[in-house]
Amino acid sequence: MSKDPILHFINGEYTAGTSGKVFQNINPVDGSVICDVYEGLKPEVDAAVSAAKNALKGTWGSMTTDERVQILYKVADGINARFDEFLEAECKDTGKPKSLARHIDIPRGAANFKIFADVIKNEPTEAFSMATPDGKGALNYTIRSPKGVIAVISPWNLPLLLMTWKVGPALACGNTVVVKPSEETPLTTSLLGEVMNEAGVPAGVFNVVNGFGPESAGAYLTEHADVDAITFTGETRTGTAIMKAAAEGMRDVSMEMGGKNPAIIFADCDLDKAVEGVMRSVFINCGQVCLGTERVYVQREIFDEFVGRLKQGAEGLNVSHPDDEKANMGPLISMDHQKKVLGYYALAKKLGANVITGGGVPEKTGDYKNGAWVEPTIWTGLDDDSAIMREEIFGPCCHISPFDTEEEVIERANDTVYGLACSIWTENLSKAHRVGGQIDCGLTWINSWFLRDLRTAFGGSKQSGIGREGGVHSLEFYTELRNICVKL
Ligand code: NAD
Ligand code: 6OD
Repeated sequence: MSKDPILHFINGEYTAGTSGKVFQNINPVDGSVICDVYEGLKPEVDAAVSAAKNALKGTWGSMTTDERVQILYKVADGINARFDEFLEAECKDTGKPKSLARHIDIPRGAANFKIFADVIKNEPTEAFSMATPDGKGALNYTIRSPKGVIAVISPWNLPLLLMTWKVGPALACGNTVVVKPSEETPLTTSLLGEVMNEAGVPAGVFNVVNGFGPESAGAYLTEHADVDAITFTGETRTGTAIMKAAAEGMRDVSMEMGGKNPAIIFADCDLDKAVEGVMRSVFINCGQVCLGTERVYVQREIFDEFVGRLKQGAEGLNVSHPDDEKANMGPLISMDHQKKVLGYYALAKKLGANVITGGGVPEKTGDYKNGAWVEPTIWTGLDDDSAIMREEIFGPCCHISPFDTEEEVIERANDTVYGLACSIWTENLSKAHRVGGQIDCGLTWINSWFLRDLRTAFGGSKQSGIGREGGVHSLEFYTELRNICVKL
């Protein structure tokens, strides 16, 4: 991969902008510098928003839905045609195993354009024939129009997947976008600009400004008066700041934020499947998945056996670099995040947790010593009100607690400010439905985890988010409904 600096992508062209500021993009595997990245400030954001506004009224806005759909199919094909480049870039930025990104991140990056192109082709509308006092009636119907210029603020954990999850539906609905990717992971978003041009997406429809949040591209973008709506994925604290910015001018927001997700394991589960599912939900992507499990509740009869099985699984994980096809886990995203996660590892010990496995940094040699590695970690023995059980850690770790009754575990699972996801493991389907319906979160998996049909509603309750995206639910956010009533 070239060491050229990463540029912004504005009005169909790559540009360094005028800020003259750069920051370093660091490889978390060994701490080496991947490349410099130009930081965007107000002038770059102004230029990107202005390009998006022009394209909204001009080129993109004057196309038919079918013309846009055909172009979005080409974007999906374009990502697939350059699959290995996207794979290389994503794994360099994040340190995640190629075996993982090959099956999840990159295919979903392409699918997000295809799926929402299909959804918009079948866009739901409504029309009612009304009675009127004169007997002649009226026809009352709704049409959808694009919301306008959409700001897309995305995180680093699944960079291409989560950015395209917003850009796909936004463009399908006829909007134009300005993306601010995470400062930790600018590579695949930058590459997508080339694909957009190759696919024939008109200049100004897709724009990218790199930079940070406060006093940088993120804040300038979300505060910009010509941004009509903001779609955000990231931490709850950041989402709170963005909502304050969105209040000015009454801009709509879609918020996908943090979680502290429970897994509930009943004694009548299929233990092999439960252990395999919980292993994945705790450790995949080095635990950096918003839907991941950090609180595990296991019915007392099988508690010791479950803890033993999960320990065995965690100790069998191959924590290795992205090119190792046998890697199960890579490093964390950055040294800062490593510091945060190791802080929780130290806190758990201080609070008196039993460290079942892990709790430190794995032994690495050579340059890898400088990477953001942490051990897969399991604790037991802490109270539900400890910080380990309350705060999102976003690392490869979980705490396992025993429970006795259904009522008790429902109450404990719901005792959190978050409400993103949960998984329930039982062979008793009545119980699964009964408990599933009582967990206060947006996504409940029964005997599975992260199994998704992209047409269904995705999002969280409480401090995990506002709104739902996915399938037609995305259309609700990315379009404005207009009610037209014609007196006959
Ligand atoms: P983050 O909130 O630190 O950053 C997300 C993005 O917001 C980045 O692009 C960042 O530069 C930008 N940003 C930061 N401050 C800003 C500001 N004041 N104004 C505008 N932009 C600003 O999140 P992260 O650390 O990149 O990602 C991890 C978090 O994301 C975790 O909490 C995780 O649970 C959450 N997440 C949620 C979902 C979901 O679907 N609910 C999905 C993935 C990640
Ligand atoms: O699968 C998705 O569409 C999605 N938004 C996943 C989010 C994962 C969080 O880290």
